[in-house]
Amino acid sequence: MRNHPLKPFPKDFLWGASTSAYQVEGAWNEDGKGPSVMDVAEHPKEVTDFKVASDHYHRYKEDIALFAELGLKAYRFSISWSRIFPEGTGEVNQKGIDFYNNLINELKKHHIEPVVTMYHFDLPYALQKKGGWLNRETIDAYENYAKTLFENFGDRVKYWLTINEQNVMILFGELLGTVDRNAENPKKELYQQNHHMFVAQAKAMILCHRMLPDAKIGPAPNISAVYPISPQPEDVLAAHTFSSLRNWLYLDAAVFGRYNSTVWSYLEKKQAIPEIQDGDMAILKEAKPDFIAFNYYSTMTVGANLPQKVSNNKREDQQMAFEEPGFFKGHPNPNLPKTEYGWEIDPVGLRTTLREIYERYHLPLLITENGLGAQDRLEEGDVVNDDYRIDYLQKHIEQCRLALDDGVELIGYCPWSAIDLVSTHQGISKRYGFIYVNRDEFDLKDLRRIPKKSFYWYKKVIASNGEDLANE
Ligand code: BGP
Repeated sequence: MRNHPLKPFPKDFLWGASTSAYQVEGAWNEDGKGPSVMDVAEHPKEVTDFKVASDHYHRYKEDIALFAELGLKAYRFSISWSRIFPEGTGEVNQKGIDFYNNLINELKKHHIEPVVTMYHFDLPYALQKKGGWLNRETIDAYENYAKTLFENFGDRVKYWLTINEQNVMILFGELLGTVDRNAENPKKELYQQNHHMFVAQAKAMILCHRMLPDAKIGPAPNISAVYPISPQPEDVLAAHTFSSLRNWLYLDAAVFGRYNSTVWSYLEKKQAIPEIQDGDMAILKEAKPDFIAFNYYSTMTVGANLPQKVSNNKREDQQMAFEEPGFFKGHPNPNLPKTEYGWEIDPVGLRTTLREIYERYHLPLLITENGLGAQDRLEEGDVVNDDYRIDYLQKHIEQCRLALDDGVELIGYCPWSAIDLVSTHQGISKRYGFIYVNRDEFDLKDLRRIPKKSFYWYKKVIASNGEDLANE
């Protein structure tokens, strides 16, 4: 039995919500925007592409008015690199700067704190054609892009996120198309890309602190606790290896400026040690994040794996399904329910994850994604009864509060997503938003905005600073 009242959410807690540029904006080739890798990526024919998305580019004022009605204290969105630099570098596209200036001003007008992701999967295609992250020049392009963002928006943006889910881009590079499957050793290429991203991120953090002494900047990987499938020591060891590879590699590099030793030894075995140039590690060491942002959807359960043929796991089978002969293999967790898309639901795992990150790095934490994808149904009278989403978020917020009570310094919670948007792989029918966007995969209808039941529920949660989580 608890013998003390739970600590409350801090007064200035950042109750927020998230989106990303290519998934919400549309206007993929308007006002001088160059294509990004997401615009040219191949789509399964049953789902829509990102060309119109939620048409936020043209409707941002209406959307922000709704975010204000919802009571958001923070809005986490990303800037499209190729809207600012159509070629990735070189000439700035003033209309791109204007769009984000307007967006940020509109947020400020409504007292919503902008939390800006500088790069969320959508590398300018012009850079990809020159080798993407495999090419060291992309580091300079990113640093130059960061400088442009700080110069133009730094007077109003206090929270910056360097790279969204770098770990997912590396772990699933073959699925996300960032690496050539036919390369001689795709792993070596991926970890070379990864190293370049580490250097780029570190340079951006250093620059941010030089240019904007009052701003805060941090990484934004996808982090989750990893459970062993059994107490068998080999399974526990496999879970540890997997967690180093999935989680700690990224945060050790960002916070301590060093490579995780377990991962380094794994890379040696895989002949995938990246080329590190003189000075790179000094840059990593000099860079210090002010906080850690992370996305959390579920945990992973892992066991030992004997050398055998790898099955081709798809991300949608199990959000982080993964296997590596001789190292580890992902398993379903029989204790957890699943969403209709097969993603396991583990609110308690969020508390464990929060504790693990905080104990390891002692930095303030910001949850930048957490949510449930479902095929919502628009009912008569413009009603969306998404009680399943309310249930998911309610349970996760409860665990945030318990983590705060455990002593974790959690500064905000930004569920995915503020408004319906196009899922990275599964189209617009897989909805996450508090606001319904009236369109289907291929029929744009009127794109009208309709607050869902979860909208009114979250509004009450925010207004009560997390005290009232009831769904009535
Ligand atoms: C995260 C990404 C988001 C978003 C989310 C939901 O990995 O950062 O961009 O896509 O997952 O995933 P999905 O769209 O595949 O359902």
